[in-house]
Amino acid sequence: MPETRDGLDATNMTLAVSATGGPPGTLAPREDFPILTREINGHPLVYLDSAASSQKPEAVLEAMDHVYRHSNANIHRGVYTLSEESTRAYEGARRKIARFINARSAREVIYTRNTTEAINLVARTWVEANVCPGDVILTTEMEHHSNIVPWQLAATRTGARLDYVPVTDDGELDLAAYELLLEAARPKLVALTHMSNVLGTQPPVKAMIAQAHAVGALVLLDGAQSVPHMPVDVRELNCDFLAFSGHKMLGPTGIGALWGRAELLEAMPPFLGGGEMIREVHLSGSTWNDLPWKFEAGTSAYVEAAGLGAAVDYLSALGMERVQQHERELVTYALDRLAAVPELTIYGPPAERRGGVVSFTLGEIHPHDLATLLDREGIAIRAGHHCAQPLMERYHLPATARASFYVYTMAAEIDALAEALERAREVFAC
Ligand code: 7TS
Repeated sequence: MPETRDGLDATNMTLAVSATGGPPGTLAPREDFPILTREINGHPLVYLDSAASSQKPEAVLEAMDHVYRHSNANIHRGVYTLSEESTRAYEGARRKIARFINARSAREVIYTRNTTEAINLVARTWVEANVCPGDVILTTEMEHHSNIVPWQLAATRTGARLDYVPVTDDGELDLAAYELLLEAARPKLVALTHMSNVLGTQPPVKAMIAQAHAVGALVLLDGAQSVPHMPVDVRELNCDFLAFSGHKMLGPTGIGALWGRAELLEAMPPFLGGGEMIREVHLSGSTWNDLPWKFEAGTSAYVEAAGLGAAVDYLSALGMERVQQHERELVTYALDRLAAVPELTIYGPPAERRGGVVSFTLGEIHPHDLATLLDREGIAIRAGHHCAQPLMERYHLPATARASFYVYTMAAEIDALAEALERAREVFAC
């Protein structure tokens, strides 16, 4: 039986029934996700914070458990069976990730801890080799801090200038300003979000990448919110770097990836120094390993890599187009349903240009108070600046509340959110 909220019948929901056999309104079977059976404060958990981190299916937990129980040994080092099995799991997962984003080769996929580390890798190494004083790096006002701060640090180190593409009042990138900035500043690199974690905005990145290339700039895409939620094809997009995190795409924490064009990665100096990333070490100096290991110093998160490989398998079986469609339906439903809550303000673009993220405020209630009150009913939403302070400043908002969806989200959970928000209004009106 599908999980339902008190008084809510999952069979009566307005969303399409999953063709995978999951309960109505979800794409993935909820029973695949053990945590979703939890009760919080006496209520069934309604988890609406997948943009921060997703829940994990059994298949991912089992993949990691299997490595620890059956083949655990450090990778690449041993010529014995266990080490070879661990290495196979690690490198096999890399090939799955490469296929998932349509990379030309698994050599182009560098394991990192997360999106943040992937962006820092480029901001250190590519910048070090290519950016001179007076050069311009272009990012946007819509970015997560992890696509701003590494560039601020890089600009300080190199004497480069950091420019920002402004956002419009409607929560989209100002594309006219982007064009002017490209022409006037001729940036070396554009660092751009593929989807805003606050507004859900999905900028027209393919066209923006072509425009950047036309003035000689490379483009790094922050795929933290896109790779988990829509088909992402690096060859079709024609980007130069793509950063993403495992934990937001059904995988474990501690593992993410940087994809980069092989010729760019080849030419970049290493990031961290240590074991694994070297070919030879002498007291007089060292030489570097081949791609992708040149950028993977020290013992890697090989168990987590196996988990991420299983997450990629799981998402691929669902089909990323269907994942995207499911979230589009949910967000369309949510925008409609939440608009009916009095005094509720929703930020960001219409459903056709956003992913499964809805940021809102409710009257004068502080989003933290709202999130605390909702938790009493078992509903987990995010509140705060969502690591996007410049964006919040742009809209003069100290904080917003945010609900975000994924493959296991049901429309009934959006109903539950809306009803809890209506009750919250009454509590705070007293
Ligand atoms: N970029 C975007 C667009 C993000 O949403 C996040 C994390 C990151 C980068 C950083 O990812 P990490 O895995 O390296 O931490 N976003 C959020 C969020 O919205 N709430 O918590 C983390």
